[in-house]
Amino acid sequence: MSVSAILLLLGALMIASVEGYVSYHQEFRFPKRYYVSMEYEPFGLAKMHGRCKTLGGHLVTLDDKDEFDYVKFVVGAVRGRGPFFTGITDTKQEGTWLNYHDSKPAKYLKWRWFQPDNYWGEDCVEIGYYGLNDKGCEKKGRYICEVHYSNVKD
Ligand SMILES: [Ca+2]
Ligand SMILES: [Ca+2]
Repeated sequence: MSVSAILLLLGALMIASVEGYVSYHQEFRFPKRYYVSMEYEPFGLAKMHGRCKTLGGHLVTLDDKDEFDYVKFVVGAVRGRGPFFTGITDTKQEGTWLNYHDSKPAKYLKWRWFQPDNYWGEDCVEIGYYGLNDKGCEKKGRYICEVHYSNVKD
């Protein structure tokens, strides 16, 4: 087993301490926890973000390839439940991808094949095992919040 595989296993430590979520963290790499919602609803961006705020964070954003890979790993770990909504959106201007919580440009985008296609006006972004896809914000789904370690409440 490679060192990175062992690190991934350590990162898979799951804490079901917040009702309705499973959480993952690997704090020696990222000073954050990632909370995956188990409820499957047509939430919309504002409601998902509001819920992440309640946890002390925001809808997940992707700072770099490292974070993208880790969140993708989380998607694989919560097998069969994803893909999951992120906090990346082009609601303000079509094709300009911003982080919803601070309106800054999304830092890292790795789309899956043939995406984004803005099919019927898709303005939210979900992350799945094969990368990112633009998806209608009004669609049913689950979402991932990221919470800085200093704000973790459990
Ligand atoms: Ca769009
Ligand atoms: Ca799409």
